[in-house]
Amino acid sequence: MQLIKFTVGTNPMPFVGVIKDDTVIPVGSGHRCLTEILHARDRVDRIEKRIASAGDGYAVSAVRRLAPLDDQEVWGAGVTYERSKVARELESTQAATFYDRVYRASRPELFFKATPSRVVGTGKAIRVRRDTRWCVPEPELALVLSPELELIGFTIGNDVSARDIEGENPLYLPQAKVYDACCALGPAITLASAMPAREAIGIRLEIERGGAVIFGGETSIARMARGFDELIDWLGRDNIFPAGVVLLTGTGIVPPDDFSLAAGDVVRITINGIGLLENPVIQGE
Ligand code: DO4
Ligand code: MG
Repeated sequence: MQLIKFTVGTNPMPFVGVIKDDTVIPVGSGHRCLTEILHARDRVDRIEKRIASAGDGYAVSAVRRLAPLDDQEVWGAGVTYERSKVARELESTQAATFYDRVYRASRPELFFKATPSRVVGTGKAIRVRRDTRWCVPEPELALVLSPELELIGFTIGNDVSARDIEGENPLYLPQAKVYDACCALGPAITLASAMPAREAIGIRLEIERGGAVIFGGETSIARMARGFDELIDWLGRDNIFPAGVVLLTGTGIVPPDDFSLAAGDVVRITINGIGLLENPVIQGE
């Protein structure tokens, strides 16, 4: 089962809907509509009852998708794939050994990534900071967690990051990672029960510039060095998330070192079982 948050026509009210073939069946509305359904223990029964009493629904093409979150914070895990460890070692002149150590340590790298206002949904622009010359998309599987840290579902995340800023000094990490439109989430939440097995989840990244694909890469969750439960356990240590939380699980795809995102690019991330997250890129607007 897949849920989306959306608006329709000129009505600014957000709805939550279930996708059935090419139709979206609305199953709730309001600014906390997603949370209200996701956090119910009997969420699937509730959704099925609402589907049974709903009308015809909307064509998928007629709705505008929003990022699938309400008040949730977004956190990130870093250096969970060897490819990320190697990229970080290369970009960092003075702190390269930190990355090898964190890749092997019991305690993972976890960082605060975004408040909901800094997150965009599919179709909306992600941002390259004005003061970076080396910015990349980071395509990541995102875990959608309840306040009790139950793994409710999955979505796609883009942890847009300034590699020159994080590479200059690890203390600059929050500036490399957290700013307006620094994160994209979407296009839908796939409930955990409907997701393919971990070993079968593939991630694909494609970057388009001037109508041509200038970078394509792929990886598999099987290459992730840490388990979901392990990351969730560390995230929950002396931390409570009354609104639930979204956790990005790290990138395993890094474009070549001479590549930087530019205004006008389009970033496409596909994860099987979830769909396609597509965002144009802006800078300085
Ligand atoms: O400290 C670097 C963060 C790395 C990261 O975001 C990732 O591996 O996805
Ligand atoms: Mg990342």
